[in-house]
Amino acid sequence: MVHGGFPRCALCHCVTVVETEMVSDFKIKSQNSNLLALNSRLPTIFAPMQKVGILGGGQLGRMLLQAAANYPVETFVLENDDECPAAHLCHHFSKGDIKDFDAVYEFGKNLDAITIEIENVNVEALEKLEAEGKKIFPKPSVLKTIKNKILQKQYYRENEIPTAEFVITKSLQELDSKKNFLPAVHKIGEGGYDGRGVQILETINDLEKGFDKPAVLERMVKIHKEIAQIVAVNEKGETAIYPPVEMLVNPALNLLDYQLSPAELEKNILWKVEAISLTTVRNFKSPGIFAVEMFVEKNGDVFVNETAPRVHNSGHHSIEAHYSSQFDMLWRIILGYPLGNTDAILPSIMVNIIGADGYSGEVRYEGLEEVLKIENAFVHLYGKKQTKPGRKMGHVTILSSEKQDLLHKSNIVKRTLIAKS
Ligand code: AIR
Repeated sequence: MVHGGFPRCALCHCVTVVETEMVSDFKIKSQNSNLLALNSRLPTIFAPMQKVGILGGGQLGRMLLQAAANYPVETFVLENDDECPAAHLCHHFSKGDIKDFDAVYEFGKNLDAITIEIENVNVEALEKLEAEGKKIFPKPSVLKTIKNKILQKQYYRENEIPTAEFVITKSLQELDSKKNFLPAVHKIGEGGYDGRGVQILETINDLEKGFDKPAVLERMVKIHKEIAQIVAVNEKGETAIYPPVEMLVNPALNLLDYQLSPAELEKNILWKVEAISLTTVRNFKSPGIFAVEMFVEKNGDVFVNETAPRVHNSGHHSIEAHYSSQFDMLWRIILGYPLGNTDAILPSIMVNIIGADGYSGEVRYEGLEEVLKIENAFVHLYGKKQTKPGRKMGHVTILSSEKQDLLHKSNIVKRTLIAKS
């Protein structure tokens, strides 16, 4: 594992003596217990610089770091690829495997707090770090439950949270004996994300497409709407919820196509959704940001699909469309500041820019100038060097009080801004 050099300015990436002096000055201050006591009484004036690490360096880490620039925090990123989207925005980059015990433990042992931007990390190392007094957002126990789809579904069952009926399969052979459960969705227990590790099994002819590993076989829900709600929990257990968003999925890629905020839901369904997402998250008993993905059936029944214990694609619009974004909110939680305002400034639509079919290699963006001309359209390109079909390369958020305007502009964006090679 190679540790990065001097602290860098997170905005212009310069290595400055002033920055270095500031950091060591903060170190001296935080070693002084009198000052620390004073700091805890006057947090906004004498807030000590905290060292916070992020496991994973993709687009979620990148946007989290953009928000970090507003707070007294020294940021660290652990990721295998030193050209990853977050590498150039943190103060310290460490090259290493987030799934490796030693890499995660070494990375975390000198930090104050650690968070994740992808679930597939070494939880045992986080448990050891937690036992040694490091703050982990979310708690490793929650991560353990959520990162394994089998444990996650069992958690919903145990906590009486409505979720689609399911059985567990350990191998393809076992899957073969569950023919009467079709049509169903087969989800691999560990390691899948962004549509990977999920297979729709309509008929017995599809059974061979299933996973020969421990997995969940979930009865297909007749989806009327697919929604998601971001819930923030601080260390005192206080919560704040963002309005639920409505997702439209590209069925071919099993990826989010565009997302409308707020979701159009009748009042009684909205209340049900809020109650379910709050119950889901509160029972984890962990601070952090959580995204609860749910299905709404035509008859008004609501089922939890899955929960992510981190900042999430369904909260990207909050950067421009809400007073406090999901990324801003996570820093407030980690650094112990008051929760932010989750109200929307305006309704919005978010379009994912995903790698176009048939193109793999160094990315080039077609239509960028045209999209940048659209009023109230905010472009985010993630800085990934390589594109491939289906890869999340960026997103665009559009704000407007008129739904027709949102739909119209989002279609232009989808047609115009293309990630090719
Ligand atoms: N991510 C994490 N879980 C789900 C998603 N989409 C984000 C994280 C991660 C990145 O996707 O930011 O680091 C990985 O993207 P890619 O394209 O390199 O596979």
